[in-house]
Amino acid sequence: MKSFAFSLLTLLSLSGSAALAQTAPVATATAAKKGAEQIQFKTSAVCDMCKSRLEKSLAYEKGVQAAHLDVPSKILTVTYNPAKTTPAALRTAVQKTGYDADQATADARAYDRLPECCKKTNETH
Ligand SMILES: [Cu+2]
Repeated sequence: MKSFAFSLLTLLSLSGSAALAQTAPVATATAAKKGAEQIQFKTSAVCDMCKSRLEKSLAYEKGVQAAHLDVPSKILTVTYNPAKTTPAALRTAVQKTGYDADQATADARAYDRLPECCKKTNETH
């Protein structure tokens, strides 16, 4: 009985290390997070729709690990891998979504596609 328990344990630890091997790319991504950098942009976002639009758009951007917009302050915080993207590329991504990023003004065509309530002329709501 003892040896059965032992072989079961061996089997478990074997499958455990197999699962570990499969998650290796995830582990690498976690390691990359250590070298992650953060940048903040003052945007022209006005509401929660802007928030989800910007966060989603940035999340699809290469090298971006996290994006968070604080609606009241309009500050977008982006966590990114500096080996994969640059602050300039991230700023462009914000502009292409239709929003200002610091001094850089929104891409006109993207801005035109925003719903009325999300245009700059609206106060934060
Ligand atoms: Cu909006």
